[in-house]
Amino acid sequence: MGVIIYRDANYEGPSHELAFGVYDFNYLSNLAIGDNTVSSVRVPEHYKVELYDGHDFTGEKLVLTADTPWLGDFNFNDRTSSIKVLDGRTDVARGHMERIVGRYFGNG
Ligand SMILES: [Ca+2]
Repeated sequence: MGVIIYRDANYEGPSHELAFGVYDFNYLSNLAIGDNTVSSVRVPEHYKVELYDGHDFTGEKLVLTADTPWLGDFNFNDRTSSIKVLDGRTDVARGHMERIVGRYFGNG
C-alpha cells in the first residue's frame, strides 16, 4: 500500500493512491482529486510525503510522516500542487513546514 491523498478532511471524498515517486502539477491536475484540493493524507509507516504549494516542487513544503486527517492544522488545506512520496526511514519531524529557497511559482 502507498500514500493516499483525499480531497476532503478525515479521509473522505475522492482519493488517489500514490506509490514511491514524484508527482508534479500536471499529474495532479489530471486526477479526479485535482490541483489545490488535498485536505487529508494517509501515510503508511516508513513513508515520508512532501506536499508542495507550487508547481514542480516549489513554494512552501509540508512534510508528513504520519496520517494527517486535516491539513488545515498546518495551514496547508487546498494548497497542494505537487507531491513527493519518499522512503521515510530518516529522522523527520511530523508536520513541519519549510520554505524552498529559489524559484517560486506561487499559484495561490
Ligand atoms: Ca498550490
